[in-house]
Amino acid sequence: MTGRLVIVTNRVPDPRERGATAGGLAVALRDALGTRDALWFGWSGAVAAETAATPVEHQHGRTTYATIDLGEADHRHYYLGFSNAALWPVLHYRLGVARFAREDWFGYRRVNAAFAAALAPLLRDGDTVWVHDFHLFLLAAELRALGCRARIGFFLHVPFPPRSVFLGLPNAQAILEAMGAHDVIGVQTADDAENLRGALADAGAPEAAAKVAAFPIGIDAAGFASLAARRFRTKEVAQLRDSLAGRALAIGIDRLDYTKGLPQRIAGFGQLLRRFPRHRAKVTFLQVAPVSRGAVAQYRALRRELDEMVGRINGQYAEPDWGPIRYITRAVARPTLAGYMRLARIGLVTPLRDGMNLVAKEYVAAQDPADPGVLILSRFAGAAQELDAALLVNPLDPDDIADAMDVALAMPAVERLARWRSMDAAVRATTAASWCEGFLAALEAAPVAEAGRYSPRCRRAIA
Ligand code: GDG
Repeated sequence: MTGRLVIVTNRVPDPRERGATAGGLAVALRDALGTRDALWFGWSGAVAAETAATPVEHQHGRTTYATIDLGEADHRHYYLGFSNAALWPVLHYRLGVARFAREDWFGYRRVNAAFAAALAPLLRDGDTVWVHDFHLFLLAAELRALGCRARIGFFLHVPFPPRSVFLGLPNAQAILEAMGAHDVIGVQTADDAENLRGALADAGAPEAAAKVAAFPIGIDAAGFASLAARRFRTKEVAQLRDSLAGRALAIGIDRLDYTKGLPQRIAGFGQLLRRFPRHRAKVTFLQVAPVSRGAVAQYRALRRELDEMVGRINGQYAEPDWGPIRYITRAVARPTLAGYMRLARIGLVTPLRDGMNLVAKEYVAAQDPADPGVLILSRFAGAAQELDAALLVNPLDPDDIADAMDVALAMPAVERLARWRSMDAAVRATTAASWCEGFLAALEAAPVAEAGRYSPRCRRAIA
């Protein structure tokens, strides 16, 4: 690539804030940015009276960060509304949780257009644009409408559901038509690719369907492994280990989100204690679930539900010297989490649906090769395609989770090692860097846009 890499995401992380940033996308891109000249454009995270027309820029290493504030109404309709209350649940197969309002769609349109208008003047000849995730489905079509000729790639971090589910989204047709403005459309798994191709073909956009391919995302496995090994020897991890008093640790780490299967997981742990009394006072479950999107009603309701479930199970099974569940709703620093993961005999990763799930890969990378723990993984996480040596469970079924925990707690060292070796090889085979390079190579190889090629259908989509 000769020109710059231009990354566009809804939210641009502040490069000066290290440590406790939660969120898979930010983590993967930071690992993947490497040493090329880059521009990273998106929302600053601040809400102002009006959406800013001109970005604020600052330089950090070889990356220029250009951000705009969102206006209050745009934040409400584009971000809280269409992105988080409509698209997020629909893409995770949860039509029943979705809330639709036409003002939200208008806000979504407005912000995608505002992003394009603020970004277009910053683009230079030879730049390659890489747009990320469901907040920005319309951005490329808007950029094309402004005359942008750059190669534009799109990557969807979350799942893409079967088209019959996606068509439950008002304005699904417009979104699918606008997808044709990209040169490459990346998704996490072969299933997502098949679903998206089907939806695009059905929407009368077969040329867009031909641009869809799966690029499973990875982590910096070697880096995370050495971080975990180093942090394992620190005071924080020693404190956690001492507090366990020889009991096994099961760990869960997720943004507090209704797609992550937290109530079912906690119920699963409750079933373990109920059905297998031999594990009582022998295992402690630590769930780290930093609050995210706390302004969205469904997220507040989930938090209340979890508070109550944890209280009930702890009340029922606690002993004076043992509490079954430790539950933290604050973010914990990433290096500390790496050390905790290495200490845990069980990694519980049971989302109801997940594009990939980086925690599953981090848990594997963090293990001690001489004494690895057991990963219990949802069949419905993209990561299950690669990590099939995990104990795969139906995340909707608490008893299945309990059975897997029982198996994990009794698993002989040779079996733990054999399963872990196979998973570790998979985690090291696809890294954040190789994912990034693979996507960009495909984008580079895509045919260059011809004049007017994108116009008719995309214009209609955003008209
Ligand atoms: C989206 C897709 C896809 C979590 N709690 C803390 C913390 N984390 C870190 C984890 C991990 C990241 O956040 C979460 O990544 P996931 O992949 O599990 O999930 P999403 O945030 O939903 O990410 C997902 C991903 O994008 C990438 O494409 O895999 O399917 O939904 O790195 O370790 N980090 C810190 N403190 C916490 O408390 N520091």
